Amino acid sequence: MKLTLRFLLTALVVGVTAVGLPGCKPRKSASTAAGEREAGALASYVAPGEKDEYYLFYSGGHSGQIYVAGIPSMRHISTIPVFAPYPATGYGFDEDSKKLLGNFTWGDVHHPALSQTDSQYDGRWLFCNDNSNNRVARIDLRDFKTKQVLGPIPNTSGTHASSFVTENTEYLFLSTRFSTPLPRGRVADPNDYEKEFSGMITAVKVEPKSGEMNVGFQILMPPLNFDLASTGKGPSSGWVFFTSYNTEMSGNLLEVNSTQKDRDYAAIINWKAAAQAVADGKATMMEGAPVLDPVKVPGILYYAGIGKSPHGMDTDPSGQWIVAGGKLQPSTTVLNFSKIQKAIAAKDFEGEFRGVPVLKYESIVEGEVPVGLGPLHTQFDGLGNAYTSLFIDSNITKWKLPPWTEAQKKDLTQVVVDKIPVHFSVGHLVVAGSDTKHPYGKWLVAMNKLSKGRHVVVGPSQPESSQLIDISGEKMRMVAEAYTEPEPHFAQILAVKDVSPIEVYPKSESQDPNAIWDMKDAGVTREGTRVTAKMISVRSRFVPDRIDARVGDELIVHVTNIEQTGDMIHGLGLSDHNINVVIDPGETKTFKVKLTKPGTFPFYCTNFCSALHQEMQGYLVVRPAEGEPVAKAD
Ligand code: CUK
Ligand code: CUA
Repeated sequence: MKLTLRFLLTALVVGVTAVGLPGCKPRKSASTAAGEREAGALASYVAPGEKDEYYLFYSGGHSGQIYVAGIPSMRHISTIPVFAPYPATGYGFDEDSKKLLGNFTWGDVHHPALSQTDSQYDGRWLFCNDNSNNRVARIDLRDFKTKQVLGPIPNTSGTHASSFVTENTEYLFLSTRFSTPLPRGRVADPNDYEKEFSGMITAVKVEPKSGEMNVGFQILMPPLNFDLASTGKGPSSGWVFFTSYNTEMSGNLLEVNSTQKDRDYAAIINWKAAAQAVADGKATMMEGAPVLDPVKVPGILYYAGIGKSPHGMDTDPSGQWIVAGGKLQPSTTVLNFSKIQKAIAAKDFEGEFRGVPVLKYESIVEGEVPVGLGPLHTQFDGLGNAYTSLFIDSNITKWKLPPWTEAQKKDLTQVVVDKIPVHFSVGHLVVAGSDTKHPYGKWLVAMNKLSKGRHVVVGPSQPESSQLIDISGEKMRMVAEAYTEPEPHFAQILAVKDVSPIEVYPKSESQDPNAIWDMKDAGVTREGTRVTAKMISVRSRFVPDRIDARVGDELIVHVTNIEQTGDMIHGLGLSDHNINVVIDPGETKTFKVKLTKPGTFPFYCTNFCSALHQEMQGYLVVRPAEGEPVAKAD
């Protein structure tokens, strides 16, 4: 039998899938299914030696990390450690990264956000939140490394709706998913939730040159569970939109108690007005942060009822349409920002909630689009199409954004264009560049919560699945499937051409006062009980390769990798002392260790660097403390 291209591709490309669940759809003919396999394989195949066109930055969920994959191959390329130690890159063992981790060894990353200039990705930074410990981090896309972890943020518990950047990365917005008694540390009974608990929205200021983050200001909020957000652009420039659940303000059994009402409040915030109010001295200091009370500063906050138990809140590329997904209703709600402005100007309110006006729903809503069951998140391709993930239906629905015809307005089923099943129970989805004013479009990645049955059995602890969908045509087309560890929520897609990372730290830029580049500067010095080693790592040795010390000493090692060649990475693992630092070419790392036991401890290079990598080793000789007898060999 002749080997066809189709056969070859099927054999070469692992994980390509084109057919839906058996029984869900009429069965496709064998030849159509095979044709789809072939097309999918060709679309996502990146041959050895070729490169992907896009980066996919996944949140790593409670792994605390960011995963980097390529599109269209969907291959995992690297992991950027952020909130958890990661021995593979030595993160969490040297002094700098230990400082970044603070007192935590985990985080819960939900929403990565690329920095923007004029509502477009500028390829400078990637921010991400830690939902568990109220922090936000900045990764520098020059070297794909975490450079700052801000937090725990004051007056805040559970920064879920974060981090969302404004048009020119002036601010990152974060909000509390969990309300707590304030000031923190105060004890109150969850039965008194409505009276005693508060939420908070935080604007983190980003220094435009360095990216340095600081708490800019906060807005005191009622105890709703703020869930997701998106920032405005174009006509909605200067605004930010949040969803919430638990309008019922219940402090227990949320599954039942927070789903009583048909609508929950979206918070519509004029952040430019809020920043001005802070500048005008209208904030009070709490835990060191300027906090605005929106009741006392009218015009910065409005509410609008959104059905029902909403989750995602996404602004389209034009900045005109804001789409909220109601987990418990079969439709998304499309808000019209022009109508919001009109309603505010005309005081077209349906009442107040806790002293803040509630905009009249009918006056600001463009329509409720019947997308299917369990709508969570919506993304946009910049061509007037929206894509909504449906958790319960396990599919993605493509629909047309307004403006709609009169006939469509009467029957919004007409704007639903296409549906595609995903496997299974999709959470977030990401369209390349959706949150910019000019999306790349072309690709959509569905991040599914359940992968059961889609991969070879790996025991009860299972990965998550992601599916790559081609959205360049009228109909969506399933192209490839990949797995990640738990647990991607949101992701960002950046064109490779829009970022220029380095592969080596240039010697000329080395700023570390403890860096050494010449072997003659290497050596060990003692000051009292402090022993300092200045060390060089280079193929295939450590200089010096012997450190002498005594029990009770503090050992400080500064190790510089003097290589200037890409991928010439050395590690330094020290036996028995829980140390593994990894030093990239041109980098200097510092680690400290208190020597508490005598012995002769090997250290060695943990990154396979050369033919004599195995020989790259040395000894730390720790003699008993002075005055103590030398232990007898029996
Ligand atoms: S959330 Cu996970 S699926 Cu934290 Cu953005 Cu919606
Ligand atoms: Cu250096 Cu292996």
